[in-house]
Amino acid sequence: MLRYFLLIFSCWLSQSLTAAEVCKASYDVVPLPRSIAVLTAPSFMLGEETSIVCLSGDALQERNSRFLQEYVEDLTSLRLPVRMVAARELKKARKGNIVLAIDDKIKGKEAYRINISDKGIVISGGTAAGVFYAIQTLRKSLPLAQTKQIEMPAVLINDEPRFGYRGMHFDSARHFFGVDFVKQYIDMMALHGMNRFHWHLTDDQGWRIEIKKYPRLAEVGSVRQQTVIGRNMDIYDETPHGGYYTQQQLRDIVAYAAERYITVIPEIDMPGHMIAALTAYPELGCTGGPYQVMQYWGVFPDILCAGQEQTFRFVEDVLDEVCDIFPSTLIHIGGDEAPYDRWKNCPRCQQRIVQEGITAANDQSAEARLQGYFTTRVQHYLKGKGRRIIGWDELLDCNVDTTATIMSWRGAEPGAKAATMHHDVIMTPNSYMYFDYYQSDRRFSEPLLIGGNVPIEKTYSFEPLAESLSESDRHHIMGVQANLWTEYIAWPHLAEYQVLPRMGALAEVQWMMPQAKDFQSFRQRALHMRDLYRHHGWDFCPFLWQ
Ligand code: TNX
Repeated sequence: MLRYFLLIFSCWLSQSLTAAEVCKASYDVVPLPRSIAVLTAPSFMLGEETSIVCLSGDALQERNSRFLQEYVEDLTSLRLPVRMVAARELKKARKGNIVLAIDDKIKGKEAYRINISDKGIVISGGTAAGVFYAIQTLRKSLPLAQTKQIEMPAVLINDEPRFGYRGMHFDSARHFFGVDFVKQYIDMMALHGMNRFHWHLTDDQGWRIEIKKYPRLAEVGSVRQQTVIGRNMDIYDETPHGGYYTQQQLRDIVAYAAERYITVIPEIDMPGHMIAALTAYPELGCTGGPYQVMQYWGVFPDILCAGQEQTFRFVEDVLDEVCDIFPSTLIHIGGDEAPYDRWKNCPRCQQRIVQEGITAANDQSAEARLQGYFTTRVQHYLKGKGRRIIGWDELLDCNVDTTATIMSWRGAEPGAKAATMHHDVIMTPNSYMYFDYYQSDRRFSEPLLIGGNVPIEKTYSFEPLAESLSESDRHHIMGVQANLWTEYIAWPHLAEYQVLPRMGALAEVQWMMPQAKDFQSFRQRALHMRDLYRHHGWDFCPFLWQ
């Protein structure tokens, strides 16, 4: 009886809300657009009579229209029809509708304009990507309400991102996450205006990408027999952990990301962090093994042997398939945390050093320069395929040429140094951008994590362009990224909790001009993001508002 009563009551409640409420949009979104000019014209009333209109025959705009349709329907209960019209009708279609247009006068590749008056809404971008970002802004400005009418105050918004590379990284190697979650992560990125998904696919604890020529990588390298509990406490869960993405799944994810204007940058970490691969093909290591897919975390001495030709054949074969799947110009080849213990004692590596005339120089050991040789060979190979390498800042310590993009992770200093050397740089300093770290010093109220402390204010405060950099060096700082390593993050909800709402803070670093940033304003505006996270069922960390 009580249940019946509750049902009637909730139906009445939702109906009365629908009938009475006119909800109002707010353009105070995250990231905040560059210019928001409120107009004196009356508001536009978005309702059941509104259509989304775009040029017929323009497949990209049709897709954009479908995204907008889907977002509006998801947030409200309005399903706006999409109408495709001829060029001459597009201008006239503005009245009462939302028109999507390409405007050549808008110069930035990702820039857009939103013009709203009582007559209608015109969204224009220099490219379809710009229109997509406008749609994200519009989506975030809508109220979350089951309503049939939304008041859109008259406004002129002009916007453009500060950086061309706006990334999030995700480590699927330490813990495997299924295709659905990877797509959700891409959706989360799209909501925050990001455009590069750096995907860490291989590591000591698991190889996650199917390579047809080396089937054992997936068969053997993707499974570890058990996982350490706590912080390498030498107690194990006695449960195998595995999983890999088939090439078909990867292609599907690449396409899914591309529809959202996100490029997937795959990372195959080499020559270190390779024990999963060595377990499958022990002949590629200096000692020949046997090896075991690692069951605990850290930096390990076994790395690829740089003295044998078969190692390079292996790397090239793997990269052939990687390039086939991922169209990204940048291919991440890792390069971090490669100890040289094995190379020092490996006759083949030592012979290679002699043969190639490699010598220690500039504080770099012969082995460090051997990593330089290794990386340069891979770099040339990829260059032949029209690709360029990106790697961790350790590459600066082993003499690679400046066509390598450097990802600055041990703070921002290596990035600044790389820029003065004329490398392109992505800033991802662990002190600001490691989302696997704690979010406060109240560790007792957080799950067990790797360590560190990156409160959201800290992330928000990051300025990628060091004052010491000259104007021309500054042009080498291509963008900013945050990283989610997953040694201690085994479930989607914890991954969400770690990145939200820090992703919002990152988005403002990536998108906004520094003088426009304001943490207190962000904190307020992020409240609506919180509602959106909730709406999607994504976990988030509440500390920002406590
Ligand atoms: C360092 S960042 C690593 C990763 C770990 C991470 C944990 C980098 C290039 N290497 O292998 O997962 O720290 O925070």
